[in-house]
Amino acid sequence: MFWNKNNIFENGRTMILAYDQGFEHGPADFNMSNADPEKIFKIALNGGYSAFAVQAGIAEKYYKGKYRKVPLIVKLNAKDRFDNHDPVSLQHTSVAYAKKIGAAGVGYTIYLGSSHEQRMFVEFGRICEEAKKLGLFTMCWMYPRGNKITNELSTETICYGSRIAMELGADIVKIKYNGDSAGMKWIVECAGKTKVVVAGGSKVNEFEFLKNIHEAINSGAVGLAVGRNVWQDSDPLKLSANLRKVIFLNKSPQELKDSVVEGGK
Ligand code: FBP
Repeated sequence: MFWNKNNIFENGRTMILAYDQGFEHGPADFNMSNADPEKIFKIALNGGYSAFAVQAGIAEKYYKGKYRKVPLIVKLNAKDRFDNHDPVSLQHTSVAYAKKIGAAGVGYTIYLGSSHEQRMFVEFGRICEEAKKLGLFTMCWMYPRGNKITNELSTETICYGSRIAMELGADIVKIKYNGDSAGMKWIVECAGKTKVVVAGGSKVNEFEFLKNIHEAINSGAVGLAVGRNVWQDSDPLKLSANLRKVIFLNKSPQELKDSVVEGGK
């Protein structure tokens, strides 16, 4: 089937479900259909996701039974939505503990260009070292943000971030795709052997979402780590099935047009 804890890539591609927004953004992202973590574990399992990324507290309580088929990524740091001016996000969970609760990989966010970036570089570098010793892969959420950043979506800045993630030891770097397809090729080139995945972003209509992902994939990204566009959708499993076709079969949203929602959200 889809899952293999030692390799979250199928033919070089990956489709990761992210559910750390309850901490990062707060319950404002949720409604009665998606505030319960178990409902999102069901989407990860039945939607054929390659891996599922959550905080340790969620994994401890819900990563049980059949859900353990889906490889787990435990996020080791987080910040809440109150400090966005010059953000810092520090490690609160160890790599060893992530492994103990079943993680195949660990995740960490770096805010490139924050005046606190050095602390995050140092923490993530040490995490990479420890993860390698313990046999876990590492994924870096690399988000330009803070005092020194004028444009969070500048291609050069995103590219600089991917390069830093690679040099610090990340196996995977997660970035925001800015719609610059030629720029994406440069970002992937500069990330070298570190694989590049893109974030989902806030909810847009399905067609626009899939079009964006299709473009990013065709410019060298190996997949995505998505949250809101999936679990805020009215039919997350249908959307996930279409997403699988875009990522793993290289289908364009135009080719899927009969099952893709074009209007509204
Ligand atoms: P989405 O697909 O919902 O955008 O999630 C991707 C993600 O990286 C989450 O893992 C994280 O919680 C969130 O975005 C952080 O986004 P931001 O800091 O830009 O608000």
